[in-house]
Amino acid sequence: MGHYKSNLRDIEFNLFEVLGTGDRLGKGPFADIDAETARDILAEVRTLAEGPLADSYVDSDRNPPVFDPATNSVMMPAAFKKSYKVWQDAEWWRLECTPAYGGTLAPRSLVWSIGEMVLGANPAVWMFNCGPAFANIIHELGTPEQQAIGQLMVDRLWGATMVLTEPDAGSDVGAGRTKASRQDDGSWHIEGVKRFITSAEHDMSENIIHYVLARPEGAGPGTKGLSLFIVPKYDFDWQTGELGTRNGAMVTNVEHKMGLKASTTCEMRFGETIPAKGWLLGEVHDGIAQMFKVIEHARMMVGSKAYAELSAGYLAALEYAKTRIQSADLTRSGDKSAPRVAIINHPDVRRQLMTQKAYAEGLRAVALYAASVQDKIQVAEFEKGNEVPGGLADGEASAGEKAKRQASVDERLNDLLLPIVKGVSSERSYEQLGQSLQVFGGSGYLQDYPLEQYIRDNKIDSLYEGTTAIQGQDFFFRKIVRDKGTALGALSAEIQATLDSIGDEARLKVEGEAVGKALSEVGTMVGAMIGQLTSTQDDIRNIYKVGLNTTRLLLSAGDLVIGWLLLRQALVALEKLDGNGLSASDKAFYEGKLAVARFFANNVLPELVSRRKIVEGTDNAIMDVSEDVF
Ligand code: ST9
Ligand code: FAD
Repeated sequence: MGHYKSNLRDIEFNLFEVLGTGDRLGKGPFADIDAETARDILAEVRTLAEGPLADSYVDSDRNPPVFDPATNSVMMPAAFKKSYKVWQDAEWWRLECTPAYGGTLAPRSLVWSIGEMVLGANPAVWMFNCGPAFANIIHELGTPEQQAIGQLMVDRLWGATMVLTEPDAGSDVGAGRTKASRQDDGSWHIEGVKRFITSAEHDMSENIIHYVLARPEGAGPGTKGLSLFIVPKYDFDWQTGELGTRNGAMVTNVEHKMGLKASTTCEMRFGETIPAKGWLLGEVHDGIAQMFKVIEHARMMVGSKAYAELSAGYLAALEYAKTRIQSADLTRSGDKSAPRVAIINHPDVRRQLMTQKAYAEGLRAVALYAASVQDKIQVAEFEKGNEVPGGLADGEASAGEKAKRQASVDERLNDLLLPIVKGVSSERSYEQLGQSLQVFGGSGYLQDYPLEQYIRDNKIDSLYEGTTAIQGQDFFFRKIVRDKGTALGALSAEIQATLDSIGDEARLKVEGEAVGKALSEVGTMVGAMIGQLTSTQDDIRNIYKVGLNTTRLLLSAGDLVIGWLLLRQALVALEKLDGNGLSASDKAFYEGKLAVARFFANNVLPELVSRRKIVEGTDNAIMDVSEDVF
C-alpha cells in the first residue's frame, strides 16, 4: 500500500450530489462520457493513484533526478519512470486534450477531480505529462502550420514547459531581458537566461517544447513587450516529427530544493553555445495574454495539488489518531489509573482534525466549484457553435444572447475564483499540513510517515505560479476593482441564494447566520479598501493601506467561500439524512458534512469580524518607519 489515501467519496459527492456535473454528462459537448463512465474513470484513476503512481513518491524524494553538466541532461529515477509510464499508458491524460488531436472533451470538474488524485499521489507525474494540455494552446492560438506541432506533441508524448522566470524577473515578469531576433526564414533566435523552469530536462520523452517569453528587438518595456515563442529541445520535421539537430535551449543546472524533488527545476540558457531557434506563436506579438492561458490552467493545477496533499495528510492523521493510545480522557485526568484512550478522544486533537477536515474538504469544494463554472463555460462555447440566429421581437433577448451574457459572467466568476483556488488553497493547505503532522506527535517529524514530505512538497504551492502576494493583488485590483464588482456580485448572489434556500430549516440556522455575517464582513472589507483606493486622489501613499490588506482580503474571501460551500453541502447532507435506507458509511459521511459546516461556522468564520476591523483601521504606520526598525 502506497502513501496516498484519496477521498473519492467526497469528490463524487461534490460532482454528483452538489455541483450537478452528472446532469451535464452524456450530452452536448460531453456526449462521449455519461455519468456511469465518469464514475468508472474516477475509480480507475483512484486505483492507479493509490497504487503504481504513489509507489515511487518516496523513492524519488530520496533518490532525486541526477543532472549531468557535461551533457546538459538529466537522469530520472527508475522508480519514477515506472509510475510515469503507467500514467502515460493509461491514457486518461487524453481527457485534457482537444478532440482535434485525439482527445475526449470532458468537463473540467471531472478533469480536476482526476487531477486531484494524481497530484496527491505523485504531483510530478501530472506535471511532466502536461505536453498534451500545452498542445491545446498551439491548437487554439497557433497558425495552421504550427497546429501540426500540437498534433506531434500529443502523438509522440513530447514534454512541455512554461518559461517566464529570469534571475531578475520573478513576480515582475515584465522585467525579463531574454531577447528574440527575427531570422530571414521567419524563425526567431532566442538569447537569455531563464531560471526555475519545471520539467525543462528529463529522459522520459524524445523532445521537449518550451513556451518561452522573450522580448523581440525594438519591443516596448514590461509584460506587454513580451512575445511567446515555441522553442524545441530538438529541431524536428513539422510533418513527420522526425528529430533533427539539437537546438540551443540548454539546461545548465538543476536546483537542489526543499521538496517536490522528482520535478526538475532547471536553469536554462538560450543561444549561448548554439542558436536557440523558435517560432512566434500564432505569428502575433501578444505573449503575456497568450501565456496567461497557460498560467490560468497552471494556477488551477497548483491549487488542486495543494489541497490534494492536505487531504492525504488529514486522512493519514485521522487514521493515526484513531490508533495512537495516549493519556486518559480529559474527564478522568485526575485519575492516574484511568484507562488510556486513543488520541482522537482529546478535545484539542479533535479541534485540529476538524479544522483539517474543514479546509481539505472546503478547498476541494472551492476548486471543484470553480471547475464547475468552467464546465458551464465549456457548454456555453459548445452552444455558441450551435446558435439559432434571429427572428425575435425587439428587446427580446435570444436564448443565444442570454447564454452569451451568462457565459461572460461565468468567465468573470472563474477569473475571480482562480486566485482563491491558487492562493488560499496553497496557504491554508501548508498551514494545516503542519497540524496534520502535529497529530502524529514526534513520529510525524520522522521519515517513517509521509507528513514531513507532504509539507516539504507542499510549500512550493504558495510560491510558484505567482506568490500569495501576487494572488491577493490580482484578486483585489484586477478581479474586483477592474471588473467593477461584476463577478463579486454574482458570487454574492449565489451565496445569498443558498442562505435564502435554508428558509425555516432550524438545523442550519447557526451556520446560515454565520455565513450571512461573513458575507457582510467581506463586503465591508472590500468597501473599506475601495475607500482607501479612492483616497489616493488626496494622498497617493494611501495605496499602501490597500497593499497591506490584499492578502488578508484574499484569505477572508476564501474562508467565506469555504463556509458557504460547506453550508451548501450540509443542506444536501440534511436532505439525504432525512431520507431512508442509508448505509452506515453514508450516514457517517453526511453527518460529517453537518459537523464540519457547523464547526467552521462557529470556529473560523467569526474571525472575519476582527479581520474586518483590522482592514478598517489600517494606517500607514509600518510604511512610515525606516527600514532600520525591522
Ligand atoms: C511557474 C510554473 O511558476 C510552476 C509550475 C509549473 C508546472 C508545469 C506546468 C503545468 C501547466 C500546464 C498548463 C497547460 C496549458 C493548458 C491550457 C489549456 C487551454 N489573468 O496587470 P498587468 C495579463 S511559471 C489573465 O499590467 P504587469 C493580461 O494580458 C511562472 N491575464 O501586469 C494583462 O493585460 P490587460 C509564473 C492576466 O504589471 C497583462 O497580463 N509566474 C492576469 O505587467 C498585463 O497585466 C507568475 O505567475 C490574470 N490574472 O505584470 C508571475 N494578470 O491588463 C506572477 C495579468 O490588458 N506575477 N494578465 O488584460 C504576476 O502575475 C504579475 O501580476 C504580472 C504583473 C507579471 C502579471
Ligand atoms: P520574487 O518575485 O523576488 O519575490 C520575493 C518575495 O517578494 C515574495 O514573497 C513575493 O511575494 C514578494 N513580492 C514581490 N513582488 C511583490 C509585490 N509587487 N508586492 C508584494 N510582494 C511582492 N517559473 C517559470 O517561469 N516556469 C516554471 O516552470 C517555474 N517553475 C518553478 C518551480 C519551482 C520549484 C520554483 C521555486 C519556481 C518556479 N518558477 C517557475 C518560478 C516562480 O514562478 C517564481 O519563483 C515566482 O514567480 C516568484 O518569483 P521570485 O522567486 O523571483 O520571487
